[in-house]
Amino acid sequence: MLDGITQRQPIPDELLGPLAECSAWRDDPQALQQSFAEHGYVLLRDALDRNDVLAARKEVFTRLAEVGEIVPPVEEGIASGLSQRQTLASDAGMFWKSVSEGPALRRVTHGPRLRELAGLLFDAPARPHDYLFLRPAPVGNATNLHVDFPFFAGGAAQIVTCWIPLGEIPICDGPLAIVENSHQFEDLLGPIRSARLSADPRGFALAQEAAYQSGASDTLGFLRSRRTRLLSTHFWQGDVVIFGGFTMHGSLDNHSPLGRVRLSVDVRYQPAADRADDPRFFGANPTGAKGGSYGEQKAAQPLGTPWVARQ
Ligand SMILES: O=C(O)CCC(=O)C(=O)O
Repeated sequence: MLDGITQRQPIPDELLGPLAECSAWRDDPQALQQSFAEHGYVLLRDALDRNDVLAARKEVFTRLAEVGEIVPPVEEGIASGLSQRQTLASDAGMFWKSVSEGPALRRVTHGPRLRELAGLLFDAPARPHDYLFLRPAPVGNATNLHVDFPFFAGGAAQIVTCWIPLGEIPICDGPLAIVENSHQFEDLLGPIRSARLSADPRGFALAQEAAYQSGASDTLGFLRSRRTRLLSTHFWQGDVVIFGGFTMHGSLDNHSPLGRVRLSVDVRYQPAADRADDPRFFGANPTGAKGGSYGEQKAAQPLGTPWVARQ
């Protein structure tokens, strides 16, 4: 059902599948928790206010249009292939922070709806990181497979990542992809469970290695060796995927024939009772995983920058 899919290399049909939809959650929080435990994620259709999501899309693409990267009408998200970001916004990190803190975007990522959904999964009140990843992914972009826990857990015992498509994202535009049953790969998860991202670069390298495993460099080999599949779907505004800190994920390649930029945002939630004092993720000026704040994100670089340089 998913034709012509690539993640740097073509993924054969037998290694692809659809993400499971969790439909019963509205009336039955237990069904939500059971689906999360079974799959390592939940895909909730039409869970967020569509108008809010589209307002966030417009807000972000308007900022990118102001630096010449998106052509009007901005809602379409078509890349110009050009950029004046470096001349018009000389501090890349400050520019990206201001886009990432836009009020319409934050209404979606930090609004009551998402907090409620994360809380249902924890079965306890939830709170979001202040730091988030806004991802305008141009044609050619893909995110390597990895798990989030070592990077983002900080002082929390548990985290979930909420991945939100900001607008429609067909398969050819390179949406989120999840490795089926990866939250049950106990032999791989053992070392990852104890790896936390420390401030020193060696610690970062070790946590990164632990988190990515071989899946980062060889998706096909990894899927085959684990006898598993890569799951994705056509996303719509209003959808959200919430996955656990030990669920392996990345994205498909964006090869939009329209030159459309895939726009999504991902934000981590944790139980509100857990420690929330890690300066990398909390506060008015979170420092980010490597200390570079919003400037260290791939998206802080101009949209036209070739993918390899945007790692
Ligand atoms: O959207 C993507 O390309 C990857 C998302 C991701 O890595 C995350 O949500 O943690």
